[in-house]
Amino acid sequence: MKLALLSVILLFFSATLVAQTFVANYDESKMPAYTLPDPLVFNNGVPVKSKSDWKKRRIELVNLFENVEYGTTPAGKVRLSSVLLSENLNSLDGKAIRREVQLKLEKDGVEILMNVLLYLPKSDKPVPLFVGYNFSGNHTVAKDPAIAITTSWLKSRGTTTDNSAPESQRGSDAKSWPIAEVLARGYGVATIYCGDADPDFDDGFKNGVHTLFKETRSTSSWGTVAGWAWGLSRVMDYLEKVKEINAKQVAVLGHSRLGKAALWAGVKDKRFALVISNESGCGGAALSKRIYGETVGRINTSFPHWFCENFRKYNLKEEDLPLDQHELLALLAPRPLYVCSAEEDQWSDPKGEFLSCVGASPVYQLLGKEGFPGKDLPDFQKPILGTIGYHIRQGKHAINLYDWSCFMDFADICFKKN
Ligand code: GTR
Repeated sequence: MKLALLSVILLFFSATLVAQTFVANYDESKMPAYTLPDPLVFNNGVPVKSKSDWKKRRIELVNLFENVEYGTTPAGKVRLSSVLLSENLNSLDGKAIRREVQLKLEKDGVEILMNVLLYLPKSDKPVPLFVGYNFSGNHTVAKDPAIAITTSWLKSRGTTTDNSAPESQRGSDAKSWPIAEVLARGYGVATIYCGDADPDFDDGFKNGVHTLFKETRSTSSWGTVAGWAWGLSRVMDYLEKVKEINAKQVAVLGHSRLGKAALWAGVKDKRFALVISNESGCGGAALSKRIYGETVGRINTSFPHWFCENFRKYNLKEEDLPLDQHELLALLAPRPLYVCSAEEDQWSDPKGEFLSCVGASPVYQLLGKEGFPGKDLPDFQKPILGTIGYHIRQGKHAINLYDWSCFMDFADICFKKN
């Protein structure tokens, strides 16, 4: 008991220290020397030599990530039903079907509603599809007045003060979702507001998908990133039943914090055939032990709800982490993975994201795949394409048409389109 109290006090002080003194390091020469854990060595030091060894090692590593970083997702099932909110069979100048569907997730009298916005190109066969969360509501993704304005909690950014979504936001994030261009290449798009699954604030897990499970929380209970990831799997449960979609060719993607969620969703759910991380940074694709840009202490202080409590033990102590993010990427093997960085987004540590791909590659190779053919950080706008793909582009922290065009080029190869 005394020990528990002491550790709470220590965690509090380390968080305060991080908050007060944090200055991001952007100087490679000031990084500590670090050794990355080898994904191909069991916790007891025995090397992983075969595909069947990897099966066991994978379980060990997933457990480690659950205990140390993202938290454990409860195993129980929920009841899933859906209601059609609106449909336009001639959307985007008659070229597409637009549909918005409300999913209801129910368990023991608790229910969570998630609105899925679907755009599908007209096609005589089931289409491959990109699915991912948006930051501020489905209505921000496109101007279409028929898209429902989210009623979920939304961070107020000047236009309102009561955490509601204003009509003026309609289409405000359309640049991140170049739907017409994606559909023109034969892909569908499904998007959901992340706040439907779990509102992005520290509320002690009293709302969102966590409330579906009556669990006593522990230091390894799931955080918001894991909640978002689990929500993506429930959306996948639904997508599998949509006849216009090829459920074997669903790519899960996400930008930034939602890229962290996409990666963890891909690890937990092998139905996602391709996983795309756009500038996911710390707690996503970037290596933690480099201590470059955002750090473990900083992220746990700014966003105490994203990860499990155990992750806070590594505030200012990245060297003690028994894992690093290259092992997270390795857990996606042998499925294709695409990681992107942006030059001006040093907070996400582009080089740390690149090196994570390098570090994940041996696992892909053990499983008979090419892995990641990159050795040095490539030039801007020069994607590296292996089973793991990577690009760094000029510009800011964002997801834009260039990024999407690379995702589609990569997906064309993975799904053997054209
Ligand atoms: C930042 C956070 C990053 C990243 C980003 C985002 O404030 O430090 O880890 O997730 O937010 O989601 O845009």
